[in-house]
Amino acid sequence: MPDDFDTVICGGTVANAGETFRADIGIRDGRIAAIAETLTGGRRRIDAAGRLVLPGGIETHCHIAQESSSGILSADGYDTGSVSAAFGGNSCFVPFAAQQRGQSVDEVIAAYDARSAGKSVLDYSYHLIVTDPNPKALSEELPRAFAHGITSFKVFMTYDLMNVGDAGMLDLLSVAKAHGAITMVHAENDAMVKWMNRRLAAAGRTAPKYHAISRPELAEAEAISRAIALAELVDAPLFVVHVSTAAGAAIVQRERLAGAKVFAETCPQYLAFTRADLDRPGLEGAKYICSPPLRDADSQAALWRHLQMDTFTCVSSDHAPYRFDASGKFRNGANPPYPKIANGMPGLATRLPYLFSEGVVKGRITLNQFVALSSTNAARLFGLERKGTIAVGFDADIAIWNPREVRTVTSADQHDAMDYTPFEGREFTGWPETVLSRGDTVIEKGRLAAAPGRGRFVPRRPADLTGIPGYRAPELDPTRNFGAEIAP
Ligand code: DUC
Ligand code: ZN
Ligand code: ZN
Repeated sequence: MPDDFDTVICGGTVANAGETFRADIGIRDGRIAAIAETLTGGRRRIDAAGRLVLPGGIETHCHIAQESSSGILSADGYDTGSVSAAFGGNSCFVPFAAQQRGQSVDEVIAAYDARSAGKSVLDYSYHLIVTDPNPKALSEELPRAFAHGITSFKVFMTYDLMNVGDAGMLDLLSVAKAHGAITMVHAENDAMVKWMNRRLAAAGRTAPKYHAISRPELAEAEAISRAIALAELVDAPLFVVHVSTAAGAAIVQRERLAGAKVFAETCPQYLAFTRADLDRPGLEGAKYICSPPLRDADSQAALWRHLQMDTFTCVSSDHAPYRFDASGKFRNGANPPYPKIANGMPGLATRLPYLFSEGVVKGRITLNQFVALSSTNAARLFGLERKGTIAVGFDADIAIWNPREVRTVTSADQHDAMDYTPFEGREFTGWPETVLSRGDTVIEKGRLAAAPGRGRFVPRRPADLTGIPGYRAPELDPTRNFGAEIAP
C-alpha cells in the first residue's frame, strides 16, 4: 500500500539505547507504524542517507518561565525554551513548576498551565518543585497532581525559601512512595554553604570565582549520602540532580550497586568547564555561576568514567537562563557579590551536540549510551510511556543527525532568549538537522517548521522500577517491628 504512511524516513541508520541498525521508518498519525529494511510510499519521504535516526532528546532538567530561588524570572518561556530545545535535537521537555510557599499545588499547576498555554512547539510535562509540604499538600494536593500525570517533584536541601528539611523530605518521600512518584533532590549541605559564605564575606572575598569555593565538594557528598539514607528508610525512589563531584557520583554508584532505588544525572557544564572559568576577566565569571559550582579536571574525568559505567541515568542541561544584564545576572546591581548573582546557565540547545561530540565522536561513550542518556532512560524513569525509543507504536519523536557536521557554537546562532552561551567558540562535531515530534516536523534542515502551541501536555506514568530490589528497613517492616504499620 504505497500511500499508507504520512512520512517515511528512508536510508538512515537507526539507533536506540540497545541497538543500531539500518532501516526505514514509516509514520502514521503521529506514531511509528512500521520499521523495515525498505518501505515504499509515504506522502512525504525524508532522505536520511548518511544520517543517524535517533529518538528525539528528552530534556528533563530545565527552568522555563520559572522564578529562581531568589525570585528572578528565567529569560526563557515555553516559546523560546521549546524552540531552543528543538534546535538542540529534543522533541520533548519537562521543565519545573515551582511552588512558592503559601501556594497550593493546584495553584502551582494552574499557574504553569497558564505560562505554557499556546506557547510550546514541543510536547512537555512538569516536575513540581515542592517547598511547602504541609498536611493538605501531602494528603490531597500531591496525590491529585500525581493522578493528573505529574509523577515527579523536586525538593531542595538548601536555600532558605526552598529547603524542606530532612523531616519534610521524609514526609514527601513517603507520599511519593505511596503513589508511585519519584522525588528529585538538589543535594547540598545547607550549613556548610552558609558557613563558607560567612567566612568568605568576612574576608572580603566576593568576586564571582569565590562562588566555586563557597559550595564545597563535601557539601554535595554529605547531602547526597543523607538524601539517599532518607529515601532508603521509606524505600522510595530518588533522583539526584546535577551531580558535580567524583565523591557524589561514587556514592550514587555504590548505592545503586547495593540495590537502592537511586538515580542521578550530571550536566554538560560539569564535564566541560572548571572553576577556572569563574575566574575569567572582569565579571565574565558570572556567566559560569551555577549551583552546585563547576569543579576541576579530575572531577570531569571521574564524571566521564561514571557515564561510561552507567552510574548516571541522564545527562541534563539544567538550563537556568539568566541574561548577562540587569534582568538576570546583574539584577542585584552592576557589580554584586557572588551570593547576589543568579545561579545558572543556558544549555538546552547545546546539551546533545556537546554530549555527541565529546562523548560519541571522541569515543568516551557509545552511540547507544548517548541515546540512553539523552532520551530513553528519561522516558522510562519519568513515565513518558510512548517516547524515548524508535519502536512500532511509539510516538514519532525523532531527531535526524548529521554525525559529521562540524559547527562552532556562537551566541548569535542560539534561539533561546539569552545573550550568551557558555560554549561560545567551542567546535562540536555532529548536529541534529531535522526534528519530528509526534510526526510533525519541528525543525527541518536547521529551520523552525512548527508553530507555537503545537506541543501538548503529556500526562506521565509512575517510574518503571522493575528489577530494583530496594530496601526494607527493619524498623518499618511489620514482621520485624512488632507489627507497627507506619510505612507507606
Ligand atoms: N539548582 C538548579 O537545579 N538549577 C539552578 C540553580 C540550582 O540551585
Ligand atoms: Zn538544583
Ligand atoms: Zn536546575
